[in-house]
Amino acid sequence: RLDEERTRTGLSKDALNRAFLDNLFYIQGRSLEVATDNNLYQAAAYTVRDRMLERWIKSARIYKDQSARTVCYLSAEFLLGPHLANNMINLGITEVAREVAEELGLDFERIIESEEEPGLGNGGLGRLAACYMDSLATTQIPAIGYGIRYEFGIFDQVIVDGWQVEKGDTWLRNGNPWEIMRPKLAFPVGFGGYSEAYTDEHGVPRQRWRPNLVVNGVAYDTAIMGYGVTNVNLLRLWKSEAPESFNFGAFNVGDYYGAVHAKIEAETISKVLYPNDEPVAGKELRLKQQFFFVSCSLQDMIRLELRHTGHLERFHHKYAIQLNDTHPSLAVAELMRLLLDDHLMTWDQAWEITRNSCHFTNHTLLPEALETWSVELFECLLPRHLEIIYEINRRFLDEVRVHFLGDDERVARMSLIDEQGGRRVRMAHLAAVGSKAINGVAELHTELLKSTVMKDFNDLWPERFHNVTNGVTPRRFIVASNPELAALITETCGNDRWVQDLECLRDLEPHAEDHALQQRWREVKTNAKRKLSNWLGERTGFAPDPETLFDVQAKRFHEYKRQHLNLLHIVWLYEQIKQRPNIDLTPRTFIFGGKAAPGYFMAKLMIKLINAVGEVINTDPQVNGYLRVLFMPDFNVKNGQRLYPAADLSEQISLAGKEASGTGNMKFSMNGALTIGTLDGANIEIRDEVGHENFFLFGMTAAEVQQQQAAGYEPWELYQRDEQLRAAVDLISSGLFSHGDTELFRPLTENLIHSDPFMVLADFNDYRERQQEVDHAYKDRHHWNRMSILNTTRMGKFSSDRSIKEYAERIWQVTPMSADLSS
Ligand code: 26R
Repeated sequence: RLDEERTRTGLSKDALNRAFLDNLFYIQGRSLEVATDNNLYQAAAYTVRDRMLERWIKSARIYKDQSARTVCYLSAEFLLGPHLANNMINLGITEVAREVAEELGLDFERIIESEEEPGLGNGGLGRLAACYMDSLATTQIPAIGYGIRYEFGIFDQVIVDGWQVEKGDTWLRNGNPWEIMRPKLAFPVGFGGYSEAYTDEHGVPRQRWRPNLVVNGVAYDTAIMGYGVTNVNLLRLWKSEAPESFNFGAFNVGDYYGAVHAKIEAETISKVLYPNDEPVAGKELRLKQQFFFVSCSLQDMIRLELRHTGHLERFHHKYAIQLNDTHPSLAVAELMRLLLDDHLMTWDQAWEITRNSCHFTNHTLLPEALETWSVELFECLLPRHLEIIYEINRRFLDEVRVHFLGDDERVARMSLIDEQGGRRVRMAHLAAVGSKAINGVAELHTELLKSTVMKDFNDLWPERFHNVTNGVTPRRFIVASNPELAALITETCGNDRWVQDLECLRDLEPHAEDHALQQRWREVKTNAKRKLSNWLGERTGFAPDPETLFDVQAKRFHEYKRQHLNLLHIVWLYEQIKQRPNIDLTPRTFIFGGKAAPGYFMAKLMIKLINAVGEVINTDPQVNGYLRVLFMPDFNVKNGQRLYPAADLSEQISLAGKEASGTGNMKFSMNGALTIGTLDGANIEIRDEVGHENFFLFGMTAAEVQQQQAAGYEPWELYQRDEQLRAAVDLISSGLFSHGDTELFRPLTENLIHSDPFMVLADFNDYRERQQEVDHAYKDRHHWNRMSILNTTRMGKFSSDRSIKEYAERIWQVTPMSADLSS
């Protein structure tokens, strides 16, 4: 028994060694000699998970005993990335585990590499949720992440003939050692049917929902370990299933195929993650997904509270619900329904609880991403919720009328229902009305939120608005992805406190002038570039020269992010070199990565153009000393971790006012890349932190963008007037990059010349000039290294630990709670 315990929990080399072989044999059914990479990875994963379990149970008990307020982070996406390396880091066993592997003659890195990442998110919003889970545990805040266990996450991207092709993501095919299925932890979720009036036993008139379809949400739990603490939090993802009773019922009446069909229907709900940037309209399944996970999560919270106290009166003191964008905003209506209909509260009581439980984060101002659902669809799928929303709206609009006497237009603008052209429910309004706090994700974004999209709400409730600038976890984005840099930082600082308190990086600053450190800093960067180069060589057949400047743009493809501005500059450079073969340029490798939504034609065309330009440039011996263009296929968390350490220059070139925050910008800068960027999102705050002299700024401000657009922006005139610009655009139109086909890229060039909604042409010249400065700056190695070091040392603010502490203090009013095992 004692031995058993040590095998499962011990952190010594012996215990790990024994546990690993044990798991390999008893869970994988393999001996070392015949084990596959996946067998080895699974055995390692179980070994690590075993060590988290006891801490997990202990944390849950301590949280419960202390009646802590628990943060419930509701998010349709959690873009976690691989677990193994991070869990070892957070447990503090990376080095011992490496020794165990080496003694067994195994390749440690290869085992880590074998993990298939759970890509349960699209991009920024989903990855932020994952960083926040890491920071919640690390800062010792009791928290549960609630979401959907998609069977297929974000598609895998392959490039065929330069085009993006989507492949299904089968991340579960080898099993998922991190999750624990809880078959008994399941909740019914209704759809359709009608709302029925009845009188309860006290003679009170009430409503209840009679859905015509019920599915079951089953919990799948994953432990989230904090760094340097024994706190372990919970990520609970829901899988949809048909309730068993339903099947038997159908069997009894003999409708076998009907029963099978119903089962498939029910399982469809958690089948696949929707790519964003797809038209939202008519996506009934998406609304079903949202309601499904919101309902399961709220029922789970209510179950926990009832088990603990036997009543729900203090629910809002015990739970702080954070709505990650509008996707979970149905929580406002569903919590009201559960409290009113199931727990028989009065409206005022239920509303008091709801309004003090929920908090809402907005992540984008782009009009096409502001969710609305047709009243018709709502009525069909969630009739009782529509009733509740109408009642919330009735009371809310009365408040608006009193506050803004006679302002009928404002009432129409603020209504939860958009009455113009087919009535629609505005989910952002529902979230705002039902929340205690509303926040944007960077200072500029919050200001724009308050002055544009949510201006009316800010006029009414200014005290509800907050800014919490995003952050990223240094555990994943420095320690795990850039171990050499981490080691150098720790050595120079004399300790590794910075991993838990990123502001400690400031201790490095006095050394920024030190030539010996600069030298080693550069070696670390060059090693990372070499590693990336080898990997790219194997994958794409081309290994770039690590001595060239690595200029990287990695993010989802979208016109507002302006990958085509980057491209236009590359094409312009190409022409320059062709015209002046003796030109003195810093040799550069341009690297792109990112996925386009499957239905977003223009974004896919941008990917094709990058590959087409690469094909021409990379095979032109005349420019090869200077210029290479590469596309890294399938940019995801894992591949991102290869990219960030290797970048010299980070491209953050969105049109000012469009990128809510950005988080890739932070990951690059932390790893010592310099940024060329606009005054958009968190770029502004990054520049203020790292120092204006260590940042390549270009482009219009958000205010200038607004002015120009109001004055009537004419890209055609710019194109006519600016020779350089015209040359670049014309080279694309000429068919040079499309084997003479002048049609292929026409939609892109025509769009730029005649409409250019994201003002690529307007910022082109300034961008070009700043790129020239980059070119010169890179030649002065000392100066560049110094700037690189300062970028890293001044990134303390952008740890997600800081963001979480702000949420905890200003929004959730929760305090850290140690889950120390010895307590
Ligand atoms: C409604 C639907 C089609 C939809 C659109 C867009 C669903 C999801 C999205 C994703 C958006 C909301 C997103 O990922 N936003 C990003 O959030 C990051 C984290 O806050 C920011 O850093 C980033 O700037 C922002 O684009």
